[in-house]
Amino acid sequence: MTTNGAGAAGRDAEKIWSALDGLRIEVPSWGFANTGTRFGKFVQGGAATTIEEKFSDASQVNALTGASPSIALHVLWDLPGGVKDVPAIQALEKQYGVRAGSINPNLFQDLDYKFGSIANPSSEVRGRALAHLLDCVEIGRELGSHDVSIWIADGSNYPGTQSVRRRIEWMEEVLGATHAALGPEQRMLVEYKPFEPAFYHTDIADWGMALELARRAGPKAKVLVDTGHHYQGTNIEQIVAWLLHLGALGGFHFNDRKYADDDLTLGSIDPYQVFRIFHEIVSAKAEERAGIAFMIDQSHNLKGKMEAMVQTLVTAQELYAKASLIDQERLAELQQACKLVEAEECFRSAFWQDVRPVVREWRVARGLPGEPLKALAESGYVEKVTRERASKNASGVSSYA
Ligand code: PSV
Ligand code: MN
Repeated sequence: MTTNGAGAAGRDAEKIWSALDGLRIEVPSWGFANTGTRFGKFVQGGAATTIEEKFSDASQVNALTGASPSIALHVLWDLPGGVKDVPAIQALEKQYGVRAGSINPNLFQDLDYKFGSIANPSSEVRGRALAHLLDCVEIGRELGSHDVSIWIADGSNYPGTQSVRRRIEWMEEVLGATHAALGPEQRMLVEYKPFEPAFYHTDIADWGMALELARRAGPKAKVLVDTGHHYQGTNIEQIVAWLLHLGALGGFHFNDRKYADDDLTLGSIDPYQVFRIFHEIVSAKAEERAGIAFMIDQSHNLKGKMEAMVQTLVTAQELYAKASLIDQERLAELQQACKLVEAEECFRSAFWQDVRPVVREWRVARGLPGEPLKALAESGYVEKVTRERASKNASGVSSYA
């Protein structure tokens, strides 16, 4: 099947090619580094321990998939010197042909944040958190990076120990001040998560809280949906539909989950859910879709990091391709007429279609390997970096676990 093929097959191929040409997904720098659970850390010899190694890995993933030209940076881990490290990052951007993507503040690691960061009862600690956020805004501005992605680990473990109301006000103050510092091209994305590390109340626990905080901060603040940050059974695509409707969807952190924030590879548990989310995106108006930042937020403890990242991007491309095949006009007519079975079949048949041959053709036409995972294995990249990095990695476990 080629894009010039006749009939329905040719039209499908065209839809897929154009969807894939437009799909870009950012990879997280921390996804290439060693992490673990709080029970055990199975260090991988080939994991990246320096920012240069992370850029090298990201560039390899992009070369294999053609879909990930930028890397999300975590400020304390990747720019420990803050804004002073910007020239080093710019040099790596040039060297590896990968752009610095979203800037991720670290408001959970410092011992001062034991009782919170931007919602800490201490104005001094909140001031420190704000200073860090402002550094992140400056780093983003200097790097020409679009988004500062804010995930707040704040919360409490026991009822009655904190004032939820006061903490809302404190967050509003800090997020408002951060918004005020954003440059004209910058945005701030507010992420939510129901629990962990806090186990009684989390200060930004769901999309409603994130949306309201973003709205109060200002027009450049949007909501970030991390697919792993929902309770069992939450209808994530409905949240996505609402955020699109409100012009408030800033972006995604993709991963999959079975129980909680499991960091599993996208679509490994529920590919149909990813398809349903992508349907909301492809059926949105062009202007609603324009600003959505697609990112991965996964940190693999058991799978090879490079393999997992490539697998994730390939899965995203295939599921996005499937969603692009839904006959939107026909679906709208069937929905309007309440033809339930026909509408469902129109929707589902795109999911069941095997898009892999067309996706493969698209890859080859774009000068990419037809089978990225196989190409990764054949390239010997993982073995090569494992040899080079092994000695350094013996104790190189990131503090993020
Ligand atoms: C922790 O849950 C987390 O995975 C959040 O999703 C953030 O986006 C990420 O860490 C980076 O700070
Ligand atoms: Mn996330």
